[in-house]
Amino acid sequence: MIRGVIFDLDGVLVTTDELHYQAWRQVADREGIYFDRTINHQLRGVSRMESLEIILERAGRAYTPEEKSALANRKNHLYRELLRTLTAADVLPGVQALLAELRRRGIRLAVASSSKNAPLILSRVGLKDAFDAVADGNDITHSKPDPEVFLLAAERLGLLPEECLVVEDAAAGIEGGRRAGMAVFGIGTPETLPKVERLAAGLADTTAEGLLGPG
Ligand code: B16
Ligand code: MG
Repeated sequence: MIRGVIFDLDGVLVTTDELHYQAWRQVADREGIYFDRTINHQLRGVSRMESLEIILERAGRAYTPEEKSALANRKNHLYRELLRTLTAADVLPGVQALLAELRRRGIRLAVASSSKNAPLILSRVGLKDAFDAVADGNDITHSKPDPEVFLLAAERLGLLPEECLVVEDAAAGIEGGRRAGMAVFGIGTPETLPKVERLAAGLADTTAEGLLGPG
């Protein structure tokens, strides 16, 4: 029986993926590296340094560890500047109603995000106190698709993995949730999340019953 729902942050609760895109785009443009929204989609749920490695696959030369670290820092600086524009209006449609419905059913709620900026994002959009537990990029050594962040979120909820459902928009997160031994629910389409049976386009397109099943 599902007793806790563990939500991904970027792309499920808030619309930060466009801000990641804009920040990476500025970094890639300055380096003369091709980057577009399709490549950006591959960065969903993936850590900052792993995202940079994906972007550098199209670079015409090798980068030293120091250069990589400087590029990642520059991206994070640009991204954090963009995060200053976030408000409660950036919480995706359906989130508040669904969280309230799940709470009414006694379901425990958590966030599991690869982002080291998750605390800043949650506080900017007014969701800081909406969850019983948060596990994020600051707490883990292996990011999605590793199950670590989901297992930590479940532990912080005081629940077993099999009592948790993961809601994710990224293939890396779906894989991480499954490897954690949890049920998964995808936010996206059969094109963006192939092989995910239970899917909705957004949280506004489902209900607590849709997530948990009848009961
Ligand atoms: P940061 P999530 C992930 O968050 C993003 O989807 C991914 O694009 C980003 O690279 C990663 O966080 C790290 O973010 O640079 O802020 O530490 O989807 O797991 O909530
Ligand atoms: Mg995501």
